[in-house]
Amino acid sequence: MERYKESISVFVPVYNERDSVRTVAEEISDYLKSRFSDYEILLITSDKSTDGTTEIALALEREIPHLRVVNRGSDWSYAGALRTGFKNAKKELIFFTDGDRQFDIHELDLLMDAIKRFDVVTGYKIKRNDPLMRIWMSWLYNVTMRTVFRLSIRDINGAFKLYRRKVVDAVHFLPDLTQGVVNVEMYLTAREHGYTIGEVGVHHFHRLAGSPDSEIGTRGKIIAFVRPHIILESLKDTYKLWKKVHGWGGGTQSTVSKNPDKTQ
Ligand SMILES: Nc1nc2c(ncn2[C@@H]2O[C@H](COP(=O)(O)OP(=O)(O)O)[C@@H](O)[C@H]2O)c(=O)[nH]1
Ligand SMILES: [Mg+2]
Repeated sequence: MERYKESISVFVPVYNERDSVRTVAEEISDYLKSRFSDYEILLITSDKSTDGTTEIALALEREIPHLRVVNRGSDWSYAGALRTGFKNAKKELIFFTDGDRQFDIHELDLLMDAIKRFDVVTGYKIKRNDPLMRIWMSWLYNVTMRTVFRLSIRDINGAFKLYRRKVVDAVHFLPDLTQGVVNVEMYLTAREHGYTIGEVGVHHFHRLAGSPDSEIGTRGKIIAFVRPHIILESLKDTYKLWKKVHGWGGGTQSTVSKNPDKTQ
């Protein structure tokens, strides 16, 4: 089994993931221990969690070596959680995934192989295991983003992404994006700096516990309604990013230290 020479930061945003957070943290820790000699695990929590997720994360911080919690206080946005992860990561390689067990950390080996040839390697879901309505919405989102930003990425918001530090350091994050559109900001920055992007197929599993923050009501095989607020926020984010890309007032706004995402 190959042991990797580079150091790695793995961060996971967790909001109301009481039944998954411990298993996710332990699986990531066991995997990293077996492959890396220099690594850190960051759990990005929010005071908005109502099911005890943050308390469990703090207990895990005492139990699991190299794991620390970065709490975002009352701020509550998926994009904010990702920015906090990127800004608090200290290692050469930076990887993030979700905290609901819909991905298998062992498939990071596939991305580690590809990172030898690219500066960014992102996993695309070979088969998305979510209700049909989410699959349609995601298809529409990907087609829209590819068209608006002339991107040729298969799974833009797929939460299984590995970056070299130089790519993350090059991003001047817009401070107020709230949704997955922040992933587009990362791809565009990488492209702008001539960094190379590779994609690798990974498996995606049904969510076993909890419910996605982005959905209302119970989900079925087909039915899953995305909150109108999330759709509106994604449209606003797209417009803000478009303005930034076209130098319309957006520009490079965020500066690292003044941003609430950098909590420590
Ligand atoms: N810290 C933090 N984590 C979040 C937030 N929203 C979602 N997450 C986490 O981000 C991951 C993806 O969210 P999920 O609802 O599963 O999205 P989906 O897979 O696209 O349906 C999960 O691990 C969530 O717990 C947030 O506002 N703050
Ligand atoms: Mg999920």
